Amino acid sequence: MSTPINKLLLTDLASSVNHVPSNYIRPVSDRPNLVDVVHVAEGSIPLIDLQGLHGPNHSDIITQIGLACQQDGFFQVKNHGVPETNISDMLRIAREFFRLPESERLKNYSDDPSKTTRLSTSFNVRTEKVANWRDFLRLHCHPLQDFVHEWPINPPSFRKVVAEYCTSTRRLALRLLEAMSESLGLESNYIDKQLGKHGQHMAINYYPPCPEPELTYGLPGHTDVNLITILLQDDVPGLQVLRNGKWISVNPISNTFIVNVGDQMQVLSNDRYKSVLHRAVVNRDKERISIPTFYCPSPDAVIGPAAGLVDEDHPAVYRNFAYQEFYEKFWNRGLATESCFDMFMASSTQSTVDPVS
Ligand SMILES: O=C(O)CCC(=O)C(=O)O
Repeated sequence: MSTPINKLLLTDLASSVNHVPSNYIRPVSDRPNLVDVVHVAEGSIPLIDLQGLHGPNHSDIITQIGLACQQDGFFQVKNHGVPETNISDMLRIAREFFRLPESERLKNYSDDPSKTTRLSTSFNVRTEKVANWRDFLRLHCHPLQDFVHEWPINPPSFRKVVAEYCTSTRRLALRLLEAMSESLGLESNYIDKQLGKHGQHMAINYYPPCPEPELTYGLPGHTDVNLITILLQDDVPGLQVLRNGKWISVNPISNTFIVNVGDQMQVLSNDRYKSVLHRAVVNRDKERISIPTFYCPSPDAVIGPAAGLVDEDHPAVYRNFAYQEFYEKFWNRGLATESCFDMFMASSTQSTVDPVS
């Protein structure tokens, strides 16, 4: 079957191909190597029960979070306070959105990463050489009233459902940031205070079934640019996390979230916490939906290692920078390199901003 070339979105191309089109095929040295992936029935990453975080289990939960951030960079949470109906409604509306007719979906299309609401494909089609087997709707969500009017109006309940979901996940993010501050030995509101007006973005990732999943990625190995990510995935496996040089598959557990340390948390913690490489692989028979909430500083916030975590034995690993600078570098490199820390090392450039206290 010949490949239709005039489709902007993968969703409208994937069902008509028997083979992965050449622009999605990775070089042999950069393929998922699915046979080498480690599948652990349970416990691929720590599962932390947040019940009693503000009660009797406080110090135990803080210790668990701190250990997970140091050792794995990833953990799962249950009893997280986000109502199950918010979760199921969010997954339902995401599915409904990607099933809308092409002409309806395309109303939201843009390949400009600076747009605050946009439907797009792959990662950054303007800069990348090989495409990824993914479409995504990306939304800025905080402050809600600044962005909600830009969001899709179809399906008709989209804005209501997504706004409720964003509000609940923001509450969870703030609780986690407090806990992480404490786990680093900082004041519980330390991180909150570093984030300026705060930012919250969200992606709704749609990975169509793929005829040759061994040749391509949904997303290749990368770290997240933001502070922490709270990921919701449907029941189709696809997320893999790098541990000791091996890719570990993270099996979905319903009504839990996966939380990971992002690049800004690594910087702020002066390398105590690790922003770990992860990737999404695709499935031959099944579509997959994942919904990361990216909690971040506002663009003008100055990020750098916390003064309380810098001393003679632990010199500042990174220079201070405005979050906007890091964010732009992240999008412009098109996932061609796995992270962009090298441009922000304390030794690489003279700091242009005062130390963060
Ligand atoms: O689909 C997933 O499980 C991972 C998504 C992800 O890493 C991302 O959107 O940055």
